[in-house]
Amino acid sequence: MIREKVEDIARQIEAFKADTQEELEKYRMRFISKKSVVGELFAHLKDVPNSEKREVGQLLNQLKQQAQSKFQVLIGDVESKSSGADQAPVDLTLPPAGFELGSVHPLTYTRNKIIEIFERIGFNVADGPEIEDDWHNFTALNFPENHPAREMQDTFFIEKNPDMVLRTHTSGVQIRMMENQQPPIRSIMPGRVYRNEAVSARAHCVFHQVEGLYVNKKVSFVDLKQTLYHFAKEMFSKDTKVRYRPSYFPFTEPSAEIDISCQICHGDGCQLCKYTGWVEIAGSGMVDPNVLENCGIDSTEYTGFAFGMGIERITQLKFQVNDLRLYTENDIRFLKQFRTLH
Ligand code: 2NM
Repeated sequence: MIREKVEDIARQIEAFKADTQEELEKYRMRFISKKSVVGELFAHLKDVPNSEKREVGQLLNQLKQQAQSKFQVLIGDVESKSSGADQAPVDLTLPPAGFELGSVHPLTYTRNKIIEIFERIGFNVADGPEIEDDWHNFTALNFPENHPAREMQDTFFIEKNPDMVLRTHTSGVQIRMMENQQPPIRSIMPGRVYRNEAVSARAHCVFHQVEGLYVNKKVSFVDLKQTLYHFAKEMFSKDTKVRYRPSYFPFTEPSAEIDISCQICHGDGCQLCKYTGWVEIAGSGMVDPNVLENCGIDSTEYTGFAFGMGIERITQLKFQVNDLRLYTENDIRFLKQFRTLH
């Protein structure tokens, strides 16, 4: 009797089909669980005469094995059904979906463009550490001991060693260069810089600068003017106008701010240029003799000019980016607009 039952259940297991989780559960209840028909047969094993127990036991174990392995097959069936196997078969003749290429970040584009322009007129590219000591970030640059830029609210200090700061400009690279080699020096230094500011549309605690330095015999303000005039025309357009406004920096004397004609309204007046027709692109000046001497360069023999500009600012003027935060948020809708740059 029990043998016939085993055979009958074996046939049922064999024939069982499952397409859904519910059917799978039905199978489990019927053939796997303690209260299943298989489990019940095991309970009846004690009624089988001793002489047959061994053989029937083996039979039941086989049945249990069969139920288990069929269960694994059914699980596989249900999984492949729910993962789209019931949808239209794949058309293998279709061309594959293309891989989308990434694009150059607008700041990278601008930095490369700036480097390209200056390299063509004889500048080389240098870099240095983002964590600077006080000497290279401030003191060698002629910052007085109590200058406001040295304050906590403007500069990030390294907690364990207040002599070290996150560089607030890339000038430290120029100082190191002047310390380590005699003129002529003609270099630009692109890099990331830090200021202790709250992040907003117009300010960020991390941004990028390119600074430039030319030190040689008889370098004059005319060299400065012509170099940055050339840069403005190359970076923006041939009809861009350039003007120099007197300014002040601790490390240059005289100093000048460099403006170009507004790229949006071309001088007519708009929001970006605050109705002046001019927008600032850089600071510059003749390197203060104190700075040259601090670096071991004879200021009676050599003179130099230097300048600094924000890469975010140049990019904003070129592409009308009106919020600094866009550069670091990596919003694909922003980045995709620069797809054609390379
Ligand atoms: C600027 C503006 C003007 C500058 C000066 C020097 C150095 F090291 F030669 F003294 N490096 N960079 C400089 C001059 C930077 O950024 C707005």
